[in-house]
Order: sequence, then structure tokens, then C-alpha cells
Amino acid sequence: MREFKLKDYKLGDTIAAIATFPGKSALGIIKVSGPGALVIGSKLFKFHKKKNIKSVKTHTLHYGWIVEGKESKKQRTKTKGEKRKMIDEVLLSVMRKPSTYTKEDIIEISSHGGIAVVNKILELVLKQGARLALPGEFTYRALVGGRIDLLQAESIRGIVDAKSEDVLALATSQLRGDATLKVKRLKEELKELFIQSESAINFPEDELDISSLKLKKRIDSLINKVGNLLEGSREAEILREGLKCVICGKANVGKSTLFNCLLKEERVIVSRSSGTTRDVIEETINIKGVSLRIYDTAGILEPKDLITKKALKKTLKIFSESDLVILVFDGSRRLSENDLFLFEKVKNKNVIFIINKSDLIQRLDQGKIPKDQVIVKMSALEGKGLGDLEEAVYRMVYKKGVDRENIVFLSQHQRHILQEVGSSLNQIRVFLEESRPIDFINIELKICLDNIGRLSGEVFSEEILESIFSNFCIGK
Ligand SMILES: Nc1nc2c(ncn2[C@@H]2O[C@H](COP(=O)(O)OP(=O)(O)OP(=O)(O)O)[C@@H](O)[C@H]2O)c(=O)[nH]1
Ligand SMILES: [Mg+2]
Repeated sequence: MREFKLKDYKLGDTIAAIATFPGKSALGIIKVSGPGALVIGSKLFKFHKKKNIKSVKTHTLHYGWIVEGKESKKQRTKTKGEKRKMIDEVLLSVMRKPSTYTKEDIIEISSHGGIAVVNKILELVLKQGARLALPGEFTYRALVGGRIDLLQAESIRGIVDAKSEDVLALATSQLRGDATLKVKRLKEELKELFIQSESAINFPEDELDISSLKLKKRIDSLINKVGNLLEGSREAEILREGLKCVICGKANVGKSTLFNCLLKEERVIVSRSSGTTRDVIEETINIKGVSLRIYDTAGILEPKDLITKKALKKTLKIFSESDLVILVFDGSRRLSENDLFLFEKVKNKNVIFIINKSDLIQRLDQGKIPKDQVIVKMSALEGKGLGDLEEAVYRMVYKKGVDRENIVFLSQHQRHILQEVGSSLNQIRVFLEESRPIDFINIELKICLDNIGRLSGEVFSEEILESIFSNFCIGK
């Protein structure tokens, strides 16, 4: 996480950044936002046809050149005779406030994608008075301008980070306001209860039946909703970061062959001798829209030398961090004592048992594999059964029938706040059981409401804003 403070986001400044990936590419985009954006454009951009940036319509695209040396009138006469340097042929977008991403004037210069040219244009923009934008600063301005709330800001990070269509679709629906609406409903329910508790305190003679069974039910339903959102945010995290999936098994069972088979390329060395893989190798694949970070590992048992010992240590580490284990067996061999040890090791894990080498005569006694386990028979060498494995992985991810409705992208801080809301609600539940005075419930409801406000950014919290925006890239 980058270190920065919210106070560094000075709102009056004109900010600029390279919005595209730094490197050789077809296009490079330099974004400028703020009160000085149009003036900077007018100084650096030479329209192909006689036009003036001040009079062009908003949200229009213009062809021309970025030039160096267009100075004030006085300076122009000084340098008379000197030709202005043409830097690059570009397209300029002009977007006037308030209908822009940041709610400020924005120009975007779309140049050729070379590193030198993009940096040169940025340098010229900065020379004209813009300052380099901090991570997430454009989105921060969208937030301050009231164009989006914090949940939407977090979804933008989800969109930028998305490695699969699935994640992208979920993040986009959050940007459209789905999560905002859910949190809003939650807030309304809490507010209603809070108001009721207030009047119960102020007008006890009205005998508002706040401690009734109905109230318990309402609190239970809220606890449930918060729990679902928390679970949904955990799922979102897995989807965003990619599921960690480790391929494990004894030496020579075909782990690396399976790894290559999943990648559909000869990525790692496969050989007849055991102990071929002596390190952990990571690659990312996509199965039906689920991003998987898969790891090929060294044989999990029988380290023969120092290197394999080290490899085993690494394997065990990645094993303990994994979300899913693909445990490979050689179907042409009988199960041994060591295999029973492996069964024990994966007991509390999400695991798919692979009986590999199905193209050979089968000797493995499938009946010995613990009951209710997902078993896939395949030949990694011939690619047979790969579809079944992919299907099993997909089903494993959505095992609990994840309610996609509940998936919500939250920052760590936001998740923490939601947990606080959950514990306040649980506390209220206890108070109700103990038939405590309504004041106790009232206080907890107030805490819940404040926390919900912090979640969407209605209540300002420096800590949350910093935690969200420090995860953004520069230029977003
Ligand atoms: N017949 C057959 N042979 C296979 C299959 N999968 C792997 N093999 C062979 O089994 C041997 C070991 O394969 P690897 O993929 O290197 O096995 P590994 O589990 O990665 O082995 P280590 O890295 O040494 O632990 C190689 O000769 C592979 O060609 C399969 O499905 N069928
Ligand atoms: Mg191997």
C-alpha cells in the first residue's frame, strides 16, 4: 500500500497523469483535470483546423498536434522566428464541467503509445502548471463532487483489477449502484428502528412495544443481511484476487503434466524421474470466468536432499494459504500409507481428488478415498477429463451456491465497519434477550447508523478514504 494522506489531495489543483499502461503500446492517454485543464490544452494543442479550445463544444474530440514552445504573447515575440517543436500527432478530448468523471473540466490527450512521447507530453502539461495526480485522485474528486459514493469508488477498483468477465460484471453492477441501494435499505431499516427507540425513550407513556418478538425478528433479519453482505465481500475478494489453487500429490503422479494441461502449454518440465519439480510455480488461468492462481509444487512427501526439503517447505506454505487443493494420485498404482497421510492433511480443505493416468491399467482402489469427496478421473498426458476437472473447480467455487446478489466489493476497512455493524446488532439481540431498558438498544442502533454512514462515505472518515484510495493506481 502506498503511503499518502488525504490532505495531500488538494482539491483546487489541476492534476495530471498518464492513464494508460506505461510501455510500448498503440495509444497513450494523458488526463488533465481541474480549473486549469482547458488553458493547458490551449497552450499545448494546435488544432488541425482553425479552432479555439474555449469555443469548442463540450465532450468533443479534436485532431491536431501537441506542440512545445507556444508561450505568452510577450515571449512569442521574443522567440520570433524560432519554430515551435511538434511533439506528436494526437486526438484531444475536451470535456467541460460538470458532466465529467471528476465534475471538473477535463482534457484527455490521446497520443502514440511510446514511453518517451507520453512522458514528454506529461512533462509539458506539468510545466504549464498542473501537478502530478496521486493514486485514485481523479476518483476521489468524483466522490467529493458527489458523482459517486464510496461503495462505487471501491467498485471502480474492482473494475480496474478485474481479471475475468465475471468479476467485471459484478463490479460494474456495483458501480451502477446495486450495493449502494442495499446499504441504503439497510440504513433505512436501522433508522426506522432508531426512531422508534427514540420515541419509546421520550414518550414511554405511548407504550411502544419495542421489546416485542417482532423487534427480535427484525434484528435477526438485519443480522442475516449484514452476514450475507460480509460473506459476499469475501467472495468478491476471492473473485478479485483469483482463487489460490494448489496442485499437490506425491512425486511423479503427474502434477506438472496436469499443470501444463490446465495451462494448455508446456510451461514446466515433466519427466519420468521423480522429484522433477523442485520449486513452486505460479500461473493464472481462467475457468468459466473464475480467475485461478494455480501452483505446481514439488512432491509433498519423501524429500531426498536439501533442495527438495526446501521445496517441500514452500509447498506446505502455499498449501496452507490455498483456497482449493487439487490432490493428484497415480491411478495406475495402489494407494499406500503415505496416501492415507495425505487424506488426513486435506481433511479441512476444499479439495478435488484427481485419479490421473486413466490411460494406463488402473490399480488404485477408489473405495479407499474418503466418502463424499469430489473425484475426477483423467489423463493429464492425453488431456482426457480436463473438462470434468474444470467443471468440478467451477462447482467448488460456487459450492455453497453463492448468492451473486450479495457479492459486494469492499475495502478491508469497509469490511471491518460492516463487522462492527454486525456485532452491534448481535449486542442488541443479547439486550433484548436480557430485557434491558430501551436506552441500551438505542445507543447500539446509533452506533450502527453511524457505521453505515461511514461505509458509503456519508459520514466522513479519513481512515476509510485513505484505505480505499491508496489502493488505486495513479491516473484513476
Ligand atoms: N500414462 C500417463 N503418464 C502420465 C500422465 N501424467 C503424467 N504422466 C507421466 O508421469 C511422469 C511424471 O509426470 P510429472 O508431471 O513430471 O509428475 P510430477 O508429479 O510433477 O512429478 P514431480 O515433479 O517429480 O513430483 C512423466 O513421465 C509423465 O509423462 C498420464 O495421464 N498418463
Ligand atoms: Mg512436477
